[in-house]
Amino acid sequence: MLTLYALPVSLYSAKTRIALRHKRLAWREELPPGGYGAAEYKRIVASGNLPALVDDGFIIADSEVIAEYLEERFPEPPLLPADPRGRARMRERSRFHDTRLEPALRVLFGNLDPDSCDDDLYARQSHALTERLGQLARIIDAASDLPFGLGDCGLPVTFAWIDALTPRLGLDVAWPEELRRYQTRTAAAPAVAEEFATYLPILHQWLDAKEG
Ligand SMILES: N[C@@H](CCC(=O)N[C@@H](CS)C(=O)NCC(=O)O)C(=O)O
Repeated sequence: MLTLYALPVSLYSAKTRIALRHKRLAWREELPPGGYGAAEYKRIVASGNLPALVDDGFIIADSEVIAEYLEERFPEPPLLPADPRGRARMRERSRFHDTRLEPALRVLFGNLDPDSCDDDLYARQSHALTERLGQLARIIDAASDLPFGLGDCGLPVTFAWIDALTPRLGLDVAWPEELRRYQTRTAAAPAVAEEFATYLPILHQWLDAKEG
């Protein structure tokens, strides 16, 4: 059976579980041995990255690498369209998530404690997220008819984080209407809905605990 090293609340762990669920695969989940950032875990996964996947002794890390491996190892149901342009659009969407949108959100993770409230940072990141969401709307619009796939695994999770943090931090993020429609559509995809049934309560409990 596949083993996933993951943390329940980790955004990229949720992205990977969505890919696994889409593939209708069974897996068992383990916390990183020794804990988050531990040397013990880095002896297994050199980069220390979460998530990592173990398939019969073969270990790989990084959600995107894992998703592409799953696609090649278990082709059905697919995470990538059959034609080269559709595949490229799906990858473009996914890479935009990992390298542009999520990093603009991640900047906030060090400042979730109400005691370290940083209004300038919240204003800067509201602006950065608004810009990235505008760009994403155009990227999605270029291929809005693609069936659910690789590029739709991480985005709903990051959207959920933005929505959860907006009232808590008083963010001012503008969402293009068509992106809200895309968000509703992907949240209804079975793999996302299944993951969100357990993930969203975990996310909110984690944030509640931060607020004390
Ligand atoms: N690009 C990576 C990002 C994953 C990521 O940032 N994971 C965090 C936890 S959510 C992590 O591994 N942090 C510990 C580290 O990098 O040592 C992926 O897609 O897997």
